[in-house]
Amino acid sequence: MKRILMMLVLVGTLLLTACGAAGDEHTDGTDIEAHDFWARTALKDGNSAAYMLLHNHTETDDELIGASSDVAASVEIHLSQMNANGTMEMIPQESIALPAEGDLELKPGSYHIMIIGLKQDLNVGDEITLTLHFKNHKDITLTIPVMEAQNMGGSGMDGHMP
Ligand SMILES: [Cu+2]
Repeated sequence: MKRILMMLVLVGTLLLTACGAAGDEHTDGTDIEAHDFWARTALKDGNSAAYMLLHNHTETDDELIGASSDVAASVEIHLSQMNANGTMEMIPQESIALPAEGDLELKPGSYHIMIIGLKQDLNVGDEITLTLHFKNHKDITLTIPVMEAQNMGGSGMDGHMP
C-alpha cells in the first residue's frame, strides 16, 4: 500500500513537472472542465497549437466542434498522424467526440487545436484567449499560457510538430 502511494506521489510530481505552468479551469464538477492547457511558442504569421485535457462530467455525449481566437486568422481542429511515408501529417477534423463521463486529450502528435496565421508573436509567458465550441455544451473561454514545446523525442517529432 505504501509503495502504491509512493508511486502515485511520484507520478503526480512527474505530471506537474511535465505540465509546468499549464492552465487550469474548474467548474462545479458537473460540467465540462479543461485542464493543463497550453499553447506552443510561435512567430507572427506562423502557426501555433493548443493542447489540453477535457473532462466531460455531464451525462450527455458531446463533441468539440471548433474553437476561435482573436490572435489568429483561423483556428482548426487537427489530428497528427503518421502517414504511409513515415512522416507526420495533420488532418483537419470536423469534430472530436467527448463522451459522457469521458475525457479527451489534446496533445502533441495527436489531436490538437491549430492556431493558424498568428497576428503576433507568441512568446513564453504570453497568454492567449481561446474559446472552445461544443455540440451541446455552451462555449468555454480559456486564457491559455504560452509555453515552450517540450522535446518529445522519437522520430518524426521534430520542428514539424504538432
Ligand atoms: Cu495542426
